[in-house]
Amino acid sequence: MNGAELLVRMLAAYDVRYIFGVPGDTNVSFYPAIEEVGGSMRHVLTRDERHAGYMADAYARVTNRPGVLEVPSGAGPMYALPALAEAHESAVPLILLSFDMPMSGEGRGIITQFVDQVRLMEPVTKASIQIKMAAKIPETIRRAFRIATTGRPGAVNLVIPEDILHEHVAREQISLHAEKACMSFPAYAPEAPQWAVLELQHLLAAARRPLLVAGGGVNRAQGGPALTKLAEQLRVPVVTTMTGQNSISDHHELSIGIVGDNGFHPHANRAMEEADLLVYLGSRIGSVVSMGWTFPQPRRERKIVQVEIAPDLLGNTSENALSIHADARALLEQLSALPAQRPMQTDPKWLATLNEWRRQFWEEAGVQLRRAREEAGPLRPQAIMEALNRRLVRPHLLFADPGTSTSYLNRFVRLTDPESRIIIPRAYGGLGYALPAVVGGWFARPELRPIGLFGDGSFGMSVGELETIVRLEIPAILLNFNNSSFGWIKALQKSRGLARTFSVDFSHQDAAQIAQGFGLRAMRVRTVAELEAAMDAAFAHQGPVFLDLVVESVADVVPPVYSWLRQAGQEPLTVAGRPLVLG
Ligand SMILES: Cc1ncc(C[n+]2csc(CCOP(=O)(O)OP(=O)(O)O)c2C)c(N)n1
Repeated sequence: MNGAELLVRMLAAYDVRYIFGVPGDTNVSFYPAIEEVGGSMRHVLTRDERHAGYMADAYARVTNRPGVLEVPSGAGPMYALPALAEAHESAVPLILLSFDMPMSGEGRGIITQFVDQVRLMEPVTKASIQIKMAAKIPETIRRAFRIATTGRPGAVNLVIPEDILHEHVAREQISLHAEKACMSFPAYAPEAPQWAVLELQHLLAAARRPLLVAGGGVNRAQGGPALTKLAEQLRVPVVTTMTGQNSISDHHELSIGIVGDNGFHPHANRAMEEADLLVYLGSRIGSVVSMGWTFPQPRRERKIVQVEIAPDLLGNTSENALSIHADARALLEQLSALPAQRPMQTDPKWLATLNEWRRQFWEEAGVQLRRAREEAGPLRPQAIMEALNRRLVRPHLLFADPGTSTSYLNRFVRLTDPESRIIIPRAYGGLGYALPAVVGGWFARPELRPIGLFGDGSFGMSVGELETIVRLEIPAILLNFNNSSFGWIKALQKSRGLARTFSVDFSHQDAAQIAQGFGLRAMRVRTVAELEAAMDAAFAHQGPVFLDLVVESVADVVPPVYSWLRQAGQEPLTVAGRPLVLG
């Protein structure tokens, strides 16, 4: 068996079904090996290594199995780096096969080996390893899957010099087994020590206004059902961060809303301010969630508990009454399994008040959304979210990029089907994720039609993958928020009081025509009437479809961003101009 076959057989042993990648000089012999010994394994040709990474990332987020991408030497890993970084910081297991020039050329000025592919990836991976002989492939693949799926999941880079693909290995020399536990994540999920579970139970029982704060770690741990069960058992309300959203159904009476800066729900943020016990689950309490660590405002009587799979994040940003090193789902299940010890001291008005605030918020949101639909003038993002909400009756995977789409999606979209998910890359918030991500999402769950939402700035960074979407006949619905600018930054410049804005405006592009050129069904939408017809057509169409939404710029209004509203002199924690007061 040669190294290429060995590699493919090992990936097949881990049930790797899709490998996203771009061909080059050094991965030539990898492709026939996929065909010869890969069984149903499929190579997905992408148009850019970064997008191969984003596709694999989206695949991993949806399936909870490591995403795999492969690139040729030199430029390949350099182009793939941003995707590895995003996955790594977002705790998504990704395995990069980075094929390199033969080792014999090392130090001789061989083309593309000027970059040390191992060192290149060290800052953005959990491990970056060169495989030095074919016989080491099986154990290194097992190591890569183990590292990627255990502890805080993350990315692994395997550098594979091309000569290794041709090296012969005797079958008796190696074992092709896979480590079953590491085929999905979290693997070997750590439980909390029993004393900590009991202590948390005690704190929850004693609190008057307890609140669970579900971060992305809950989704990563597939902890949504365990979260819902515990919340129901204790009747403790839940808020989520942007990456923790949908871990509990948007319509559940215990699901209050999204906290933080970008697209926040005022009543959810107010709940954080009023709580006397915050239990952060799988959240590193970063700058967006905490508004630069100023939110919620410190209060002497408020206790903080943090449950984290990465011990180095415990107590990093807050003084914790209790820090628990555990997988979020494991901890929730441990808590649920405890016999109830003492009656909960929760203020009977707490949940009722939060629900009343939530009701008021959505009533007011309904007014705003309808107004946006009825008003003449430029198409507003609210009208788009309203039109989307009405059509999200079947389950969908929604991928959104930074800018207009993320903030308005967070604020106004409510998912009705429990299978639906919103996925937003928040580690770096790199533009150009959503368009390739729909490809990974579709391979992960082809029965859920993917929807991508992005600005025209993002579109410019990912437009090439329209060809991939058409070639693979992916029935994605693509929504381009076209404001002819890097709108978010334009808005930021205005909010900072600059006399004029700098380097943020584009020339006007008819993106629908561009998409048509790639072979998509595409429509340009300027008014609410056009929006209705185009949305109907998009949802009815069986193939890939693109709506170029000529939208009001976020730079002309103050978008729903807590810190920006504050800066503009508005009180962010109000509904219809009324403050939210604890009853
Ligand atoms: C790769 C990358 N470069 C720069 C940024 C900084 N950035 C954040 S939002 C934004 C503007 C986004 O513009 P667009 O995609 O058109 O969406 P809009 O804000 O107009 O809705 C920029 C440049 C980024 N997030 N990612």
